[in-house]
Amino acid sequence: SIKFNRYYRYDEITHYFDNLARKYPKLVTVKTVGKSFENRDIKAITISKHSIEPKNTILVDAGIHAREWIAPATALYIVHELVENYAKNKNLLKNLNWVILPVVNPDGYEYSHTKERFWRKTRKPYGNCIGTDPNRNFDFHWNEIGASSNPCSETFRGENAFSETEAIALRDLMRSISRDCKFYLSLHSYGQYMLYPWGYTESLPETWKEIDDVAQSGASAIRKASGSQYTVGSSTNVLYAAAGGSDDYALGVEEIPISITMELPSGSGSDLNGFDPSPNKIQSIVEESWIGIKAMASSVDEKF
Ligand code: 0X9
Ligand code: ZN
Repeated sequence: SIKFNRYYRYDEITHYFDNLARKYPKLVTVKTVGKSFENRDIKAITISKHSIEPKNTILVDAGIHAREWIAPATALYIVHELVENYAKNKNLLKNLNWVILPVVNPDGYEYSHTKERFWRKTRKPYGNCIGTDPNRNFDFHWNEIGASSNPCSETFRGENAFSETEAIALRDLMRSISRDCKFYLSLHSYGQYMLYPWGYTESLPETWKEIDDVAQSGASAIRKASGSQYTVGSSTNVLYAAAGGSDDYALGVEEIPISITMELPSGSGSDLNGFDPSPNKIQSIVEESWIGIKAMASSVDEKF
């Protein structure tokens, strides 16, 4: 069984998934949802207990931003708990299917392991600079605010909406499950925030109360368990305005009713080191995060 005492390379993550699919064929399916610019397979795992009743789906992604390594680690922990600790967590699979995409941006993730630890973007070149911020590349109020037209910027929005194959892969996955998907959770770091739409405007979605309720349930479960405090609110109001994010797109276009970006803890680092919790912090961060994620999943399960 997988350990949470170090960060895994992209190949190790996909091999872990392929092994789970072999070992638990009734519970696990792995599929390639797209290709990265450098031609890596972008893989998602579906965890679903067979039944005749249709079920609601939860979509979790991580690794939109390359350097935020604790996010893919948390996505792997979710998979580990649901599959390898199935007996303990089977209540979370009774009415729910889970789809987990642990590394949306594998080229950037690998680059942050091999060349530049704090790389954020994808790896497709635009002139002399490399990479688009995938979380500015989604086609909903694209480029309106908090995004750059300069390819050398860390928040470059791409040459047009969905110019990046990694954002397309996530969009297509969302679209393929959007009828049943009630909850989209995007894992990022850092800062301990539960963020929800909108990121493109300070006004709130009509349904903000329902989303806030789910986000608050996650934050309070974590506070009770470990004392860690999360700030809950809309991206624009509690963090900053930035358009073209996957969370806004999930709600605004795919109409997934609960869309939340969870900014995980820094493991007490500050500045760029906040993106690099030391390996001995991984276990406690993923455990407390899982407590919050379970609470949000249960809250969604009660609502729909
Ligand atoms: O700026 C981002 O993309 C996210 N923060 S991070 O430090 N992980 O880069 C926040 C995204 C919040 N959602 C939207 N602005 N739509
Ligand atoms: Zn991020």
